[in-house]
Amino acid sequence: MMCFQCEQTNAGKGCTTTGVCKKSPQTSGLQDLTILHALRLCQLAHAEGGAEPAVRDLVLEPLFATLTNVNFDDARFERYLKDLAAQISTLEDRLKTSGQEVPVAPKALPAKLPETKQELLAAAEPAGLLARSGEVANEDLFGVIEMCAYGLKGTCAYFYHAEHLLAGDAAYGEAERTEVYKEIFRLGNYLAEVNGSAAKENALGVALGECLAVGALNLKVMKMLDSAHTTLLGTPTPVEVSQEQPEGPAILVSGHDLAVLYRLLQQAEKQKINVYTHGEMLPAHSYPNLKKFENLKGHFGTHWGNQQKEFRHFPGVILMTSNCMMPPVGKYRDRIWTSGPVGFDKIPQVEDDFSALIQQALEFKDPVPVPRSGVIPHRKLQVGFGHAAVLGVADKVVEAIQSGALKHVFVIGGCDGTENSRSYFTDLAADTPQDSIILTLGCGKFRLNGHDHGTLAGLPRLLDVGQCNDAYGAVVIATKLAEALKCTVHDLPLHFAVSWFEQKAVAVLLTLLHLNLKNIRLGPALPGFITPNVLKVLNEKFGLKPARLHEEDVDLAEMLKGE
Ligand code: FS2
Ligand code: SF4
Repeated sequence: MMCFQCEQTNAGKGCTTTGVCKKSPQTSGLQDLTILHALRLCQLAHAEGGAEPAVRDLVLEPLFATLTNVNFDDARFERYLKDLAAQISTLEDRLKTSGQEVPVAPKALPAKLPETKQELLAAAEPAGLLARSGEVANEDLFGVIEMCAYGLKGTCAYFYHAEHLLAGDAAYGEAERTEVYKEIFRLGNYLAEVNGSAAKENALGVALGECLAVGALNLKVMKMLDSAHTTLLGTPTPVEVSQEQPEGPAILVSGHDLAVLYRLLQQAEKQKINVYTHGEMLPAHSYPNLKKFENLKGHFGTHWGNQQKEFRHFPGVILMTSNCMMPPVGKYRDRIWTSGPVGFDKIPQVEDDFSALIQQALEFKDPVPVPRSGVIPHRKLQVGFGHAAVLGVADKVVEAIQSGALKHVFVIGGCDGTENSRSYFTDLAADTPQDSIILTLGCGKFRLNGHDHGTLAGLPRLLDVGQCNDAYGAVVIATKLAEALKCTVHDLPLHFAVSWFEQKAVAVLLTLLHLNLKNIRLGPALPGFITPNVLKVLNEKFGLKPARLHEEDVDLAEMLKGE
């Protein structure tokens, strides 16, 4: 196997045996083959020019499932492959019958999907990174093509969330939805064609252009997700969330899927089950239509990377709704469930009917009380400073900028991970001057939100904008502030430090580059798929730079000078 799609990839270069995430070579192979089939389906859908419902979820969910720490279940990928192959054959037949040209399939795609797992794994080899990298002219180009694929996967994950909220036409209409699917299929077609084909003239420029197209698409998708969230769940408002000792019967919900949380709260309410949030679910408490459930209690634990330490102390049942799931260990293994694209071998899957999970929560008795001090923080966390809340006090913020009380706006956030080097983001935030505010988002906020950053212009200096997809909110805040100040976003004293981990973060980074936002610090480690030559290009064009670990003071001094 070979995989370098995430930040924790082995030695910064690639996982070649078992992944650092514990993905097995078999799962990795099945994921490679799944991605190739999903791209083939995009290619055919693009050739047809439509965006029919049968194809839509068959592209979104399997691609989402191949993100880091989402699905480790081989049986699920075998099922996705069967469904994808069947739909591919339907579309190929339809194109032939209608006299349209059937596009040439990527070289690595098997003519017929093999039956057995052994044969599938053999067929997966040409779809893997090692085989495909040999087909592309050079490693710079190969890395950029992979960046485009990872960004597209991240975008599909966000779009999966938007689509599964079922928020109706008030969130976004069919025309907008179709436009997004068509662009996903177009980009998938590009990736299917470019994989294994000889490099064309200006291939690197084209690949970088398609990366920015992914960024543009992701911006659109994050806006639609934002709209779906607020249509179904109301507009987030600031609220203080407590991390208290959970009381049973209880369910802990982790991941990003607020639709799953909403449906679970409805069903668990009748049984008086207490529901707690974990990780990226923290912003749930700021949505009126989630907050109204009396059984939505506090937040438990911190970010995904601590789950193996934290979940064992939760006195109840756990539900994973998206990334990031780590292999369940020890005493919580028999009380964790997955939903949607998430999966793990022998862990039960639940979709719209949560009765079995609720039953387990009702029956669960914490057999061994565990000392809780030192493992689970007990703090008050302020959330809910989405674009509506911040822009609700825009006059105060604008006044503070005009009077010189507010001189800088930092965006520090993104993903969290397990490496100590991520303290870069904590230290950077702690060192920011008092005449600045910090917008944070994503699970990276857990590096910052345990600290008191004080207040400015009547607002906390640290404003939690929401989940990683709420990077859209940060963009809206910046755009509206620029409008109020009669300047452009590029004229604002706006500084970005992005902590990345998985492919949704790649999508968000591409969005920031698409918006031509300059001088972003990226860390803690740079992606293994960005070669020194490509970094040079991105640095020249966008000022993108690696975070200087343990020298955040040097970065901060440069940022304050607008560099
Ligand atoms: Fe965090 Fe993991 Fe949010 Fe990423 S919970 S690193 O998938 O999407 O951010
Ligand atoms: Fe390695 Fe990340 Fe790939 Fe897992 S997802 S195998 S940790 S690069």
